[in-house]
Amino acid sequence: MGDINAIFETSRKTLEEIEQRLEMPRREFLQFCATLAVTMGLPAGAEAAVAKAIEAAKRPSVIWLHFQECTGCSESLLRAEHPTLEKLILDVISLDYHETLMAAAGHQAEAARKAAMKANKGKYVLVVEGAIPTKNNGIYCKIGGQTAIEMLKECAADAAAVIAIGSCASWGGMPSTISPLSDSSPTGSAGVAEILGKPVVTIPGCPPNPYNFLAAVVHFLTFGKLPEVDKLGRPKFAYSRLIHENCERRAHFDAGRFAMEFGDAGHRQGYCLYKLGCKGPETYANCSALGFGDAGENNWPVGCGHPCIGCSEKGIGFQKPIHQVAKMLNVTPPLQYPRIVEEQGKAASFASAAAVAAVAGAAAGAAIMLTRNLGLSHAAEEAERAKALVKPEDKAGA
Ligand code: FSX
Ligand code: SF4
Ligand code: F3S
Repeated sequence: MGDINAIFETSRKTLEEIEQRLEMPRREFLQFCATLAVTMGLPAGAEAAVAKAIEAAKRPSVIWLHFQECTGCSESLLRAEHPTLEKLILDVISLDYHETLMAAAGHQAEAARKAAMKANKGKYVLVVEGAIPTKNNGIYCKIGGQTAIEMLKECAADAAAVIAIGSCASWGGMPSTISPLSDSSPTGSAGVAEILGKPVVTIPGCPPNPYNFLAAVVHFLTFGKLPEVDKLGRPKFAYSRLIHENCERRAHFDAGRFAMEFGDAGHRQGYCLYKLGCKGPETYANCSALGFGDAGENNWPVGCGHPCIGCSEKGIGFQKPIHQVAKMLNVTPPLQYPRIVEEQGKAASFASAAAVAAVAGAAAGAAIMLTRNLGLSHAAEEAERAKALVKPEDKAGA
């Protein structure tokens, strides 16, 4: 990382140069560096190190491949609400090959890829967007006469680092969906690591949050290596917490207040979406903390009123039915949840809850109480709903 004092001396001259280069006020640039530093979980003051790295580093050559996908990853990066994000990405990296952005086409495009690979041998960053079809020798995705498998292996051979962006490239994502009538996806879609036979950094999400990608690249620039990852290759700074842990509706979950169907009173009041199938309790990502598109803290699936479908979690997104309730991981709820509608005389006492917990063991007891409470809350709400459906004339005659 170099001399720490030197790193933290981001001089006025440097900032003025950046201001000109990025056509961005220096205050805005430093705010941006602070956001990236926070995303990476770096300590206070580290934005200066990030600023220094962005200012000083030679832009790494990036070769960006597209396979089976919708280009949503690129769209989310480059069409972000915040104009500086796109500017910064294109300033921080030298995007030498990107099929949907480059002006070249056909043989010219392939020549540009080969030239960039040759000129930056062993130093370029390979970014892969999209899954790789494996059925029938990979014929379902071909570019310039090569299958996706061939092109990926060729480009990865001399790359300094490989980043799989999006759920498709991370583990197959949407194209890897298996219908109940089959035992594999239509084209046998796989992720990058599976094809290369070695771990790669993955930034899953459909699409992933652009800050997570940019933070991983800037980490590479600042520290000379990619960030620490979990067993699925995901940077720990972004994927070590369950969405449920930082969800703005968590207080409703803890209080037993759930939306029971789209558009009902609970849904309109912003209650927890667990019973509509929210996968936040079994999905690791920072969506609930970071939001999308710099458009305010509610700008993420749950914030917009739809359950999280677990798009960033292998085995959950595009695998589990969207409205199937999530499995609770890391359950550490309070032993006694108040219910949204408390039926008189039916509430379990705190003492009885504690007794269950003591007999079953604290964790298991907590899980029992959670499950029991979800069921009771559901039953109570159903009873309330049935009451509300009773016609006024029935009531009058009663
Ligand atoms: Fe699309 Fe990317 Fe989803 Fe996949 O994002 S947003 S289908 S993860 O590869 O383009
Ligand atoms: Fe938020 Fe979903 Fe957890 Fe409810 S279940 S608190 S909506 S993440
Ligand atoms: Fe995807 Fe869930 Fe985040 S659906 S975008 S992982 S909130």
